[in-house]
Amino acid sequence: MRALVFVALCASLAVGDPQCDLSSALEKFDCFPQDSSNEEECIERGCCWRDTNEFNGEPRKFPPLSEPFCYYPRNYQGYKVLNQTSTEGGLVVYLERVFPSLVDVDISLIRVEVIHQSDEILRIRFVDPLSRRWEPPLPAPPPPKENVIPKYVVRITDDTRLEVTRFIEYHGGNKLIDLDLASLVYTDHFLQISSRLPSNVVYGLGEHKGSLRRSTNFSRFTFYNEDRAPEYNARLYGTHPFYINIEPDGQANGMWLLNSNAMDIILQPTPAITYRPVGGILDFFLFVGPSPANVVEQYQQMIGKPKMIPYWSLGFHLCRFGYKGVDHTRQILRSNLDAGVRIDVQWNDIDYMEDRNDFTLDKTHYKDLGSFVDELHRDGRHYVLIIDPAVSGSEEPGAYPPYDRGLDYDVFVKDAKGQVVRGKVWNRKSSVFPDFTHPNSTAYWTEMISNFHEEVAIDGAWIDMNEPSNMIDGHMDEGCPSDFEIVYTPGDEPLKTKTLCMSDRHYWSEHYNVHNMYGFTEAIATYHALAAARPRKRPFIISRSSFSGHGFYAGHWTGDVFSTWTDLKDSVPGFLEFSFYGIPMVGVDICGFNGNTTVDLCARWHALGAFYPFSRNHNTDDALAQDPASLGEKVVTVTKNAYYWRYKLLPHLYTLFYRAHVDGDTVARPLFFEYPRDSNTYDIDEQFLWGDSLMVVPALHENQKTINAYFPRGIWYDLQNRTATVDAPLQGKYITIPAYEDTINFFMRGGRAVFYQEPGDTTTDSREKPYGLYIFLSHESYAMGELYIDDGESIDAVENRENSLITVLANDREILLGNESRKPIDNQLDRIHFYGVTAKPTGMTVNYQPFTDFQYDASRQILTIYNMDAALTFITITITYP
Ligand SMILES: *[C@@H]1O[C@H](CO)[C@@H](O)[C@H](O)[C@H]1NC(C)=O
Ligand SMILES: *[C@@H]1O[C@H](CO)[C@@H](O)[C@H](O)[C@H]1NC(C)=O
Ligand SMILES: *[C@@H]1O[C@H](CO)[C@@H](O)[C@H](O)[C@H]1NC(C)=O
Ligand SMILES: *[C@@H]1O[C@H](CO)[C@@H](O)[C@H](O)[C@H]1NC(C)=O
Ligand SMILES: *[C@@H]1O[C@H](CO)[C@@H](O)[C@H](O)[C@H]1NC(C)=O
Ligand SMILES: CC(=O)N[C@H]1CO[C@H](CO)[C@@H](O)[C@@H]1O
Repeated sequence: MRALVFVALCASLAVGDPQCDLSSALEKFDCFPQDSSNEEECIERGCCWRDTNEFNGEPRKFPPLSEPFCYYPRNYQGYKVLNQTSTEGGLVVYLERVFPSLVDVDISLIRVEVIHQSDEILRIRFVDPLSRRWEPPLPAPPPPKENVIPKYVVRITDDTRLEVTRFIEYHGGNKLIDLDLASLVYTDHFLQISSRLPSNVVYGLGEHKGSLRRSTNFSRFTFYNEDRAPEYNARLYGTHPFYINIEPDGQANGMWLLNSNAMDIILQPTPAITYRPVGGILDFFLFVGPSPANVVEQYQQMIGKPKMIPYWSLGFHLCRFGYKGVDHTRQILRSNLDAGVRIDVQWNDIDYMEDRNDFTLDKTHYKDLGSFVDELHRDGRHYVLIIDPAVSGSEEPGAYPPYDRGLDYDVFVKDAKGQVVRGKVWNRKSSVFPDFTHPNSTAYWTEMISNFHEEVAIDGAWIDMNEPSNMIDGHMDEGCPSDFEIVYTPGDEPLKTKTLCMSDRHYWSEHYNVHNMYGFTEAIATYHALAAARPRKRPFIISRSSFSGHGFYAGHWTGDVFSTWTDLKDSVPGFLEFSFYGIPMVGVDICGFNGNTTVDLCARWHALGAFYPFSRNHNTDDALAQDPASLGEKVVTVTKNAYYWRYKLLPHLYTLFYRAHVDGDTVARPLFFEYPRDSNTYDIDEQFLWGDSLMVVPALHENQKTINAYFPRGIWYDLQNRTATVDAPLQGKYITIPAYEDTINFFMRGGRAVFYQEPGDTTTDSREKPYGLYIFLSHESYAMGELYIDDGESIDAVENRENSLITVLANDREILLGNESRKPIDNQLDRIHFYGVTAKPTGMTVNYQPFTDFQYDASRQILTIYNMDAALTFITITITYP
């Protein structure tokens, strides 16, 4: 297939050739992505070789995280456009290979399908018209809309680029992408394509540890799910090849690559992005925003919006690896409750299992787990435990149904010869891996979880080790067959590392193609299994591994982070990036998982952790106990203070989850989401927001006494100290605030109204209390907000409209509550705290009746209305001033 005839034509390209003389090093795109590039082979590829004197002629080693050595010349033409045809819903372009890539055997004809998915979404697929290639069946984007009026313009330029710009009439014509078709590489096991970006302000491309804003300094992001403690520039548990880009004028766009193969993505300072998947097809979705929130919502139109979570899952969760039995678990729970720490959910790690086998109970120490869970339920608490995907493959026949039934259902992953694959996870001798792409896997998993649920009435599942993780590379005894062709290794570490073999067979395809979807497909099976075991109740699932579309079924925690100050700081971007991927239920192990925490670190971490959407303290078995009571008074005090506010504001947090479910909104979000035209917000990842109304400003550094906090434009109220703290009427500003030892700083945004309930011991108790309302007036003397209410656990409360939505609109003279109550609300509205009222009222009516039970605090400018005892439907309050 190699068209050697062309090699001779271009073999003369080298340094000094004007086609190689690019205006800037930033214009160089890598023509030799594999290991050991060298001048001779580079020139054979028709590319330019950088002067090697500085490297003594040594072959360059992978990874190429710098200016490329071998780069495409200006006039490079690997593929040319054969023809292009406009269609009803877009454009079809045929590309023909005219000069070989020499990376591997090129696919000579490529069809590019440009599909107008909707007014704001453009899909671009690069397929082999002659042979069907692997494409992940899930997530399954909906079919294109009809009668699309695109807000973007697509064209193929004379220099063989596919360029997409904003439609000029509406959005100023910014160029969004610029895919270089001439330098496209398309072979069976390696694809590469580059596009320029409008700016170097890029977010997403997770799961990766590091700053929220991604470096474009020849940074490499590897997408290959792997069980490893989070490190910089390394593979991690999840795959989300989706970015958000902020253009120079503050508009936002984003792009998602639907591809499940391992891949590297390179960001370079051009600014530009290069994709390198090792299989499948290139299937891009471009989202035109124009706000960051719009981009994320448009992405979720393609992958699905998250299902509702149960209300109790917003409480505090306590867990650790290493509880010695039911009694020990109960004793730690009790000591924290006695210390005044609010806990809603108790968890257990693999300690509960007999021989670390799923769906069994340790006969000595955990035999009473079922009655412990019943006890938790009686107290209004809930219980979750860990389930690993791999089950033991070495028990006596008839002794261990998870293995026997798996064989009956024929659901285990097989090798290329059709034998069940045996690896080694936590089980004593060997482990076998359910194939969650198999049509029987849901029935199998449902049987396992339902049977176990009869013994222990779990309320949710924690699914771990699902990258899938294996403690050996490949199979027991023989490793992996060596004949599987690998052209390029993303992340430069063998793909079989601590997982299965690339040639192993799943129902959908070989492991090579579906590896990144293992946790995602397990989450889907677990969702159906829990829905069957707990009829009509919402499944609650927290998973370590994830893939695009995961948030539809499950949440995530960020895995085995370290108990260090660095990991405390990195926890903010670490959980925040999952908001971009439609996974709002996310948290980080509070106080860190690996290593011993300290009192100071754990105190700061608990203060912050009170504001993680998913809030759980968990750690490893070889470190000291780190639940608040075990660490003593300082940690207990901070925890009590910070969680007082979390619990109090849960009606608001729950409302944000409702908005995520119906609208694809984010729950926790970075500042730039609300202020995309304020470039000061672009690099801020030590502060974040809940929705659009609450800003969290944690202390994240050792011995920190003050925080240099950024306050975007507006008024910000300090709810804890009940003062109007910051007034930034025209533009945002930095202000130094104290880093209190006993709590965390958070601020409420002027212009918003937020409902609360006084916290009880558990969310179950809190939900019985009356509601209160905080109103925070803006400079324009205005505020708005809403409250979503349902029973907190019915699987279809939203779809069946078994719910209520209360809206509030206020100015300094009038407060109006409405409206969409579909169900009677038992709890009354009791109190309103009205911030930013600048004059003392003389009188008030509630629902047109005079009302006198109010007080005005002139120094704080707060009006408090007491004992309203009002039904939460329509309420009209008028306020009069002298
Ligand atoms: C474009 O070229 C391809 C490949 O040769 C061919 O199959 C297709 O019919 C052509 N389309 C048009 C409109 O000529
Ligand atoms: C980019 O990386 C190079 C090499 O590591 C380094 O010398 C340079 O300072 C970096 N530039 C930026 C802007 O970080
Ligand atoms: C599914 O399981 C049944 C037994 O329950 C088995 O007969 C059937 O072959 C399995 N289906 C597949 C596709 O393996
Ligand atoms: C934690 O501290 C204990 C007691 O000092 C020590 O035995 C243990 O090795 C430490 N664990 C780690 C992971 O450092
Ligand atoms: C109540 O509903 C009406 C009709 O739908 C609407 O016009 C009004 O704005 C709503 N009031 C509030 C406070 O939301
Ligand atoms: C000025 C003031 O009232 N500061 C208080 C704000 O709240 C924190 C936490 O409760 C206190 O420690 C400060 O003294």
